[in-house]
Amino acid sequence: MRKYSVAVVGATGAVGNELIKILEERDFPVGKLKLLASARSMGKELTYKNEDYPVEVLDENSFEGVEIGLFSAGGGISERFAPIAADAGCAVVDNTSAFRMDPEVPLVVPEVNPEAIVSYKTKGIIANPNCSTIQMVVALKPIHDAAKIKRIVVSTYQAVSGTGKKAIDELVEQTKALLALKEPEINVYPHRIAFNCLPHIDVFLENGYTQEEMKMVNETKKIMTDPSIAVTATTVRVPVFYGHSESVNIETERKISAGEVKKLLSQAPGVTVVDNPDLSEYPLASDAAGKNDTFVGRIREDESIDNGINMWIVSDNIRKGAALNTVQIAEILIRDYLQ
Ligand code: NAP
Ligand code: 3JN
Repeated sequence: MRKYSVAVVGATGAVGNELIKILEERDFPVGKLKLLASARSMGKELTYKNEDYPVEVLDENSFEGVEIGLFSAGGGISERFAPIAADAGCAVVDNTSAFRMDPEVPLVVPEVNPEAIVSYKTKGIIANPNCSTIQMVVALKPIHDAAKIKRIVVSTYQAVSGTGKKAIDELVEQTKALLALKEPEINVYPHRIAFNCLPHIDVFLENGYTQEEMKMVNETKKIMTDPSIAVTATTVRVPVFYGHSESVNIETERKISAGEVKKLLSQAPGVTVVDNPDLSEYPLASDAAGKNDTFVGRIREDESIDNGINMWIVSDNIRKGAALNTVQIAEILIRDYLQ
């Protein structure tokens, strides 16, 4: 089988580490592997398939001979280096928000709109959506196809790993400090995250929403190729390490019963329905962490309106929300476009 020269940009980060793990787990046909990060990581090594690879410092010449670039080093790095990589003939799958709303860049969730990848050649870049958007659209696309979703109201409960390695450490340190009756240090978020909930993810915008909330609104419309879907979001950081949870309310054009939704979702790719209230069984971040699927439960009719459904959607934000979705896109690239 043909193998591909692959670069992971941001290899030392929370998402980068998971990318390397998933390339290995899924036996992606990696020929040469280049692990790129900042000058801070000079001298570090990372392991792939029991072999140590040096971390190299990202620069303009990093992409010579590289066929696939998996980027997760922040929007600024992608803005600067993704076009350089694409010009060098490298197909870029970008995990940042830098190109998501660019009309010439496909925004792809393989279970939802794999066909969109066809337009990637215009810029040589495919964008990976925000983690909170990905798990929501994986669960909602089959319902949209069956009953046409008119409106989505979502509230998220997002794990600290979404902010990267430093936030994981901060939750550990603050929890330890508080349990030892010491004053916790606050460095990453504007407030203490341990034993708290912060209704603030990314920056506040002029309309009073946060950037994370508007990412969910705009990305959902683009991925579902339906600007008419009304979406409103409240995104909240909670003291959980891995796994984003979402309370989602939808209103559909056609009436759909909770039973029909359960049936549809139990056949949907990438979805596992966990919904046995009698046994206290529903999706939990602690169960979803380390898994690939999006878990859906608490599926019930919204009795306050004619055609409404409520549900609870949980997924590992670093896997399906970031690294896994990126590798799934790369798998489609090599299957259909880069033979
Ligand atoms: P992280 O743990 O803080 O890691 C950041 C990574 O970027 C590290 O490898 C870091 O290298 C590298 N980096 C930073 N500045 C760099 C530079 N100037 N040149 C080269 N590499 C540089 O963060 P993370 O959680 O992995 O997230 C990284 C990015 O992925 C985020 O900023 C975001 O854009 C994207 N992301 C997307 C989603 C999603 O929803 N799809 C979720 C999470 C993250 P050093 O170790 O050398 O500093
Ligand atoms: O906070 C989360 O749970 C997800 C964070 C995602 C993120 C963090 C920093 C920068 C993003 C993203 O993917 O939208 C970005 C960004 O690229 O804008």
